Amino acid sequence: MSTIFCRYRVAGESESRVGLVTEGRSVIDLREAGVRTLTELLEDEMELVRVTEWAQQGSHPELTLADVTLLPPVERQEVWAAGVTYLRSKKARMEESDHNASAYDRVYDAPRPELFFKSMPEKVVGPNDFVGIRRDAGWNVPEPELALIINSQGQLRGYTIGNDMSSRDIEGENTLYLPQAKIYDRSCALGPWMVVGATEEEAREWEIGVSIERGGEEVFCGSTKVGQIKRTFDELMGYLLRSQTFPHGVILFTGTGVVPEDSFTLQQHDIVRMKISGIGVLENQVTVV
Ligand code: DO4
Ligand code: MG
Repeated sequence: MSTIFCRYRVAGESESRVGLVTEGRSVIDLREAGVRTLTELLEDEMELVRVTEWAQQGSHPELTLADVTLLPPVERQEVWAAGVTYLRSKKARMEESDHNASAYDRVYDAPRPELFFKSMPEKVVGPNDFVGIRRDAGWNVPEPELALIINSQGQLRGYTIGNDMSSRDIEGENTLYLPQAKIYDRSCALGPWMVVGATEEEAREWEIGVSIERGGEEVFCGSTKVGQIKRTFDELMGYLLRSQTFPHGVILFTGTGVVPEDSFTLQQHDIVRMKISGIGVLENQVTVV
């Protein structure tokens, strides 16, 4: 059975809190159980069990989701991303890039996956915050991705939804421009919370999709199954953790399997809703940065 934990803030307070989200979608404040950070729960499995039992036993005051501002489920973890892990992504990259097409083709089949740095934790935006499109890019898309939450010992502890905002024209012009296409203000969103307790087998059954609304109308929607991913989570994590330690843990995006048709680009004020069936919905509005 999976359990949901969130980071949140209440009006008038600057400090963030950690909560357990109940089946009825209300939030139990975990400060009373002595929990201050999500990282404590990620690092110590016994603590996670203790806190879950504490929340289930006895009655605790509950806040509604309307009473809280959800924050991204990241504290001091770096955010990394895998790429070209779904056939749809390989096809889209090969189309957008005339001279680099073979690089995408090769990496899809190679033993070593594409892995790139995506964001420092303090730059990640959370649910209902703005995601950015670069002012010097003309072809921008959101990328809905399952994100793995990994502790400092390299253990997969939870899942969330990641939006790997990307500038396709910059990426397509030259592979060496990838960091500029991927890393800029508001290019990384995470949320709405962290789900723990699901196995990889269960996660691979989840549906992952995105819908984009413009002026009240849906202008794109698409979805796939997490199981369409070519590599196992262990494979992706294994390469990320080779010769590299993460003292605070790390979040790893697993790549996108949903890419809008080539004529589509995001615009300011678009609403992006990403949904993973086993997790929830991550919603953000687009702004130009
Ligand atoms: O190589 C470009 C990035 C690929 C990516 O972000 C993805 O497949 O999700
Ligand atoms: Mg991506």
